[in-house]
Amino acid sequence: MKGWMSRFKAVFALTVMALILSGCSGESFLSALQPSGEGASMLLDLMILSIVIMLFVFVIVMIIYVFVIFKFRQKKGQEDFVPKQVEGSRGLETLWTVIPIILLLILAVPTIQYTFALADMSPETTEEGQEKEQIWIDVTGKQYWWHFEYRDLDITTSQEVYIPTDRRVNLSMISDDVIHSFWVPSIQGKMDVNPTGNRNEMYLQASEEGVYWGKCAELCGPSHSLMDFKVVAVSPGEFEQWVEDMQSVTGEEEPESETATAGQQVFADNCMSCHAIGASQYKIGPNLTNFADREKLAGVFDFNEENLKEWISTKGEEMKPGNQMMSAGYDLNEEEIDQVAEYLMTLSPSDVTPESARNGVYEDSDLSGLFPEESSEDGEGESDSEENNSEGGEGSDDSDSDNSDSGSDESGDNNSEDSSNE
Ligand code: HEC
Ligand SMILES: [Cu+2]
Repeated sequence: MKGWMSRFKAVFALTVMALILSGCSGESFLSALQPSGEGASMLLDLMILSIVIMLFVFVIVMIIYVFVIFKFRQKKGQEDFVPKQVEGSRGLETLWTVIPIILLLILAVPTIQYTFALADMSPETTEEGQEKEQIWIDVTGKQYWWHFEYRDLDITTSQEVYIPTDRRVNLSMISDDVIHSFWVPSIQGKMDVNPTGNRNEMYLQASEEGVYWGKCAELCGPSHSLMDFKVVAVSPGEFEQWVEDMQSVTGEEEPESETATAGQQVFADNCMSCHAIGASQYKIGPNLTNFADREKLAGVFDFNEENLKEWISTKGEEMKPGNQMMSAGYDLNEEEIDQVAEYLMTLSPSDVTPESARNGVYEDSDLSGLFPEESSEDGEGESDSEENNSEGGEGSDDSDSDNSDSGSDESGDNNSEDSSNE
């Protein structure tokens, strides 16, 4: 009877555990088990492969185990029977050495392959074998937020990083203080950022538009668990639009309302020692160029004016304990806080926002508008953007005709040789 009870308890405990674990696949924007990018898909493949191998071993061992229990049970009338004593069996020893080796090889081959694939930062190529331009973002981890500078594009942002879908975006990452770890579970694996001067590189690639949640995955201080960020993956056309909108911000824009204009002055007097608006390498505090387009305040809090005012008046002391804004020296009265909050709420340079990533509108583009080198070949300085665009068009026409000229497999070879010579 007692045996029956304990067996029942064990089964019950297992069932509860299975139920809890089955809830763990989580939300699609924050789950390594629901990948939306190249990197995360590869990692999930490896997880599944290793689980399959483990299950295989488990099942085989269990079958043998149960078989042996019944087969070699002590039988009635054989209480004194001593079975034949066997020591060492060459056949068996070989078998259970070779099988694990084979299993480990099955796991090792794709693991090594993927390790190299994930570390490959070379340019992607078009179907014709031409190298695509790369987008590089310099990422800095700070207690307790992330800073993003788009190389060559002259854009800076913080907390929420925008990327185009279906395109690799390369990150070059470093820390300004302690070790952090950059992790967007549904897009890519983790990568540590170190304060010691070496930059770690990793690419992000999202195959679907969306807002993906990122986490700091290395304990870095009292507000480590609040060090969230977002990857906003928008269609290539929308990304191009976003870049243009962000580039147009100088920080000198005059807000429409009087309160906000007063707030701009409060901001200039009290906040600009740490915060910048417009492209800037300044990163004592988050860059606020598109602050009002953020989905979250300071990475984690609901974005609304109430939270914003609380953040400004308390310097985030209780919201994000230990955050570096607590050392700000300003002392504002309620009116000034209202004014500066209203001003910050006007910082919305683009219609491309996290909302756009979710609304399903897809604008295609080859992103050629982002890379001025192409148009600067004939760059007469005065040509305006429309002309640049048409030059870009000519450029792509050229490459089309190149391909139709040769129209054979050779064209791919020629192209890749050309680009490697460059
Ligand atoms: C001593 C430097 C410093 C000063 C001065 C300062 N801040 Fe900050 N601020 C920071 C830092 C650092 C953070 C990031 C805190 C975190 O998330 O860990 C921050 C975060 C913020 C955020 C959230 C940003 C986001 O991207 O969501 C807002 C809003 C903000 N500050 C407003 C202000 C305003 C308004 C003032 C002036 C009245 C001001 N700050 C003055 C350092 C400063
Ligand atoms: Cu961290």
